[in-house]
Amino acid sequence: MKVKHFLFALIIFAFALGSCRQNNYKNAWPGITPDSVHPSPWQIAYQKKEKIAFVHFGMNTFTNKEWGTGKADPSLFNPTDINADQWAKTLSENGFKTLILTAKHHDGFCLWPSRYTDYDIANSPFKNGNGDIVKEVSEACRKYHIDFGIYLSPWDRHEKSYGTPAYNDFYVKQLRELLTQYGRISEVWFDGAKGKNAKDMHYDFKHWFATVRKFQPDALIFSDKGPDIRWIGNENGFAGKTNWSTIDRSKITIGKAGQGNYLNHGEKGAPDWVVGECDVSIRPGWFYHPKENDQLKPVSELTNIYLKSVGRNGTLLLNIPPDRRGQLHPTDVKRLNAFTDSLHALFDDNLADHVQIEASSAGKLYPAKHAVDQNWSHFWIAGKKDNQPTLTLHFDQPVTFNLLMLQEYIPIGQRISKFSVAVKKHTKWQTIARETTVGYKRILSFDKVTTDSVRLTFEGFTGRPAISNIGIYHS
Ligand code: FUL
Repeated sequence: MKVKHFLFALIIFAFALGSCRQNNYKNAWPGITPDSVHPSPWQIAYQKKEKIAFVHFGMNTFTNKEWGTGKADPSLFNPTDINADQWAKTLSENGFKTLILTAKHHDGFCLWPSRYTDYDIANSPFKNGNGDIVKEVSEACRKYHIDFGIYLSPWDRHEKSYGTPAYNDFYVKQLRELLTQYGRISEVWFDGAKGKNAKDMHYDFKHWFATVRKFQPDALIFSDKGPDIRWIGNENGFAGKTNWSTIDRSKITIGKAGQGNYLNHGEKGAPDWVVGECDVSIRPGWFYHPKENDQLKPVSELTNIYLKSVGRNGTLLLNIPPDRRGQLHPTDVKRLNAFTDSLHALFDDNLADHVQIEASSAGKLYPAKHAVDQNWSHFWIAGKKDNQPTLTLHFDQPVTFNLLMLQEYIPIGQRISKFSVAVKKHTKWQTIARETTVGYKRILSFDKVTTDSVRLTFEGFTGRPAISNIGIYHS
């Protein structure tokens, strides 16, 4: 009897806790009804990371290939001086919040000793077959306080069962090893790519995703269509100028060609919140090739990529591939440091910080000044009946700027579909930009202007616009 009572009380308690969590979300913003389609707390935390790193390392590093055949001899895999701490330290110092490692690329070679294949590190000369690079990297990430994510290629050119239903179980087994042996996993990357001549294979994504949820409920799942993070539709690191975090997942088939445009822009009013992630490599290839040592993207290009990924409501997933020693090449490290310096030079001095601001209307508890107090969780929201809300910033002295940053308060949904920016020239307002979406972060760059007043006008929105931050910068 006692046990029964206890169980009953436990169920009631769990139920109360569950509904209280939901109610908290509903009542989190008095006077505001969040959109029914909004991000999960995990998606918000993820988007706040802004920059995450991809690390392509594997057999291809040693065979000088981009897509391995799955036939290279394991004896070829032998990093001479691996230093995962150097990867994690460099990335963390440069503001990357997650490191996603290619635990297995298309060639099927595993960077951890897998019980389910011989095509792995255990059969290589590296540490006499006793190495585990997934372990080394996950530990280094913990040491330098960055999250760890895994890439486990669905397309496997080595595994014999590929092309038969048995492969789906094989994949789940490998996935389970990665999800259970290496501590917290923050993102799992399901790549839709496969060669034109690859065997037909129906991937059981449903089962695979459920496996992630089961063993790592906090991990975010990336694929062409999420469920949590979507591919942005190209490998240049560019999100669309118009970029909704909402899509209709039922319109997308993972791995199918021709969906890039839809993924690049998302869809206004669509039912699923799936943030866009912009992947791109610092080098021409994803893997390290000595001949590309002098072909790294210049800082100006990396900065441009940042503006077109993070600055367009996406996250930047930048790939930095370690060399054959098992270290990030000095040229890459130097370039990353210079990229970081460039971002500091652009964004450290916000001219809009606590500037005088007025709104055409504001919801009670959500005044205009919240948009310039540099506190992301404070926001301004337009009044209920305002059909063309404005925010006007007044500077004590004229300011010169060429970058403007806006952040929508996305926990209640993504709402802005059209806005413009105007500056006051003598007594007249002059429009300098007309744009569409904002989302988590939107950065606009334009020719330098000098003015003492800047006005934002929200001309199109699906719900009352809410702004949590405004930045004005001079580069
Ligand atoms: C693609 C793969 O085919 C590339 O090799 C690389 O891993 C890239 C990130 O995804 O689909």
